[in-house]
Amino acid sequence: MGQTLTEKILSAHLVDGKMVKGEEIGIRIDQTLTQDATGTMAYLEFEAMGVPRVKTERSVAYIDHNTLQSGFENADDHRFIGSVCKKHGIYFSRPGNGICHQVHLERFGIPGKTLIGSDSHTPTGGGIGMIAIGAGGMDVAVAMGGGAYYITCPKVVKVELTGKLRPWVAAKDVILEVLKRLSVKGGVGKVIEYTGEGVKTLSVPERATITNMGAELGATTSIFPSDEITRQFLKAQGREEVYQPLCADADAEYDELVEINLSELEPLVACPHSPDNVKSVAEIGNLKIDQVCIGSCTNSSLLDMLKVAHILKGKTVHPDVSLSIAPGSKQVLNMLAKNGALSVMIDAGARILESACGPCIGMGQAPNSKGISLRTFNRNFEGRSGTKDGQIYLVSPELAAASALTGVLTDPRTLGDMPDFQLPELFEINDNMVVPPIEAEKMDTVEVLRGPNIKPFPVAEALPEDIVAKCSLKVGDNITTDHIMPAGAKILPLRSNIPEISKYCFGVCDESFPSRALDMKKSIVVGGSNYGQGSSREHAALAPLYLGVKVVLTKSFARIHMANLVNAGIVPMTFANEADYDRIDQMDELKIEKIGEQLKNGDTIVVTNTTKGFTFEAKVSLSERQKEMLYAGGLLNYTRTTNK
Ligand code: MIC
Ligand code: SF4
Repeated sequence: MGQTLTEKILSAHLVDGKMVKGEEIGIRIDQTLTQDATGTMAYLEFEAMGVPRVKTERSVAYIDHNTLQSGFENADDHRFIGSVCKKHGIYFSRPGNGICHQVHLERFGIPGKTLIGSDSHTPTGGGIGMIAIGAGGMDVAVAMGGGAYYITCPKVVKVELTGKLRPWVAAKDVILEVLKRLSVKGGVGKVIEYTGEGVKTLSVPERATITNMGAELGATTSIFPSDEITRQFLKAQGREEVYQPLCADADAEYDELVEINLSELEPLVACPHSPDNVKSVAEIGNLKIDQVCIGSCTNSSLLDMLKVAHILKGKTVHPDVSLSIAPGSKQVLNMLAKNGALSVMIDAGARILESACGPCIGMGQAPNSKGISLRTFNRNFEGRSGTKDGQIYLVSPELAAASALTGVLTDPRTLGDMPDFQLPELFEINDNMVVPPIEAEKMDTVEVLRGPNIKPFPVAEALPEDIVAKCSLKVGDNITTDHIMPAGAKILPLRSNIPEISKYCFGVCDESFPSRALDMKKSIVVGGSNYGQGSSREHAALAPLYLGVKVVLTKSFARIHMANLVNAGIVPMTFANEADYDRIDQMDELKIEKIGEQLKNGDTIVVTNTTKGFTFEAKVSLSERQKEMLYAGGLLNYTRTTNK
């Protein structure tokens, strides 16, 4: 039997376990990336491991999230990361160089290689045929130290693309269609592999839009084959030598099949507050808008920006609308400047932002109260924009630009003929904003520069014999990491200071949680299904750890967050019978006796609700390796004790 592309790359990198779906496998990691909001923690963890130089083929640290410097904190973190990079063999992409995923695709990604990144949209690299996976910072630190990265051997979903997108229908509409069909939990435990004749009609940036937002499916990653179009893209980036053709075998067997005829798609919109709440423009009807934001790692390529400039040319942004545009990288911004498209945007009244995440992570451009904002981004979770009652709609750049001119949600197909937008034969190549590391012999001369905001991270204690603790918080389904550990301009500067950032933990759900949990000293959080969806931020595990959370008990977990909990030494449990969720109230006391012994004997854990006087069963679906981590008190303790 032939292999899928996913199986080919994973098996070529297998260092632990067997390629049996559902079982844990360890893979060798060729490349890593970090960004600044998760990077400080990842590099503190890397330092704690005591490895002098990264052992990967290429590790890159990007500064793209915390670029609003309203105090010393972010600038100090940037300086810290820069100095760690210099010392330990890591390339440092300076602020201004662009969004990690966009720059990595342009300058460093290589077909057939493995990449993990401390950011959930790392699967963008799947656009050039990489297995690129989002992970917690600690996992990235271990990979930089040469350790394997562990995942559940995934099922592979075949998305068969036929036909060709009609004018003004975009790659964004393809992934919104997939989200509409599969939902935000439809991809858990799966890799989404794109195949079929339709693949040949999509450029690399379009493919990358699709793999990027595959993160919103909860998928392990998404991947496109590496073909002639990939070769041309790499050639235009001056990197043709890293190209290799890669695709699935003709007789490869997949676990699921999704068929999409590109010719039948229409412009789509993800409505508040979930990326899978997808409707067509016609279904939504008349919608007056206040704001349009174009950019983010999903839609900030040169191709996207050229389309936007074409639509804006000679027009003026509607008087009731604020339009911001953040080109994804210095390369994109510079090319727009040189070919005149930037001037077209400025002329139309666009507010040009630096090449960074910006509004996508609430770093500025929060909409007005109840403001309706169309964004080309990938997440529209409640409050993420910085305005609690902001209404965020996710759309393609074409739809965003058309609507910015009319002031209402506008189908871009009303724009008339669409020119044939082409990628350049040669991109503008200048890596002067990427600082290479110092030679190994000179590394001792580099001083790591730590600002006063960088505080030691909490490390869990070994698993106690019994856990008797109250439920400090009970939340519902689809809790995102933006609920657990909100971001935004005010809170993000505290990413390297866990005691401080913990004060905002679960702020969106219940502002009294941090002080209550601290008072309780140890506690249990109870949640619904798909708990922890969204980002890779390990702060969503480290803050609860600092606040004394020992167990998180839910109906189900999102992949990266569950791994982050284990890494932090917090026990992730699921209800054996989901109906038991309704029988627990906040402040109930739960008792788990001899938890270590129970874990050793299997996956079932007996829990007693001593407040209500009943016993129920929970599941801990973890590998032996992960259980060992819990006994030790998290990944760092485990690595120290086992030297793995
Ligand atoms: C996000 O889009 O939510 C982020 C900000 O990029 C996060 C990482 C973080 O919280 O720093 C992600 O996607 O992993
Ligand atoms: Fe940055 Fe937004 Fe992409 Fe996250 S989703 S990496 S915040 S642009």
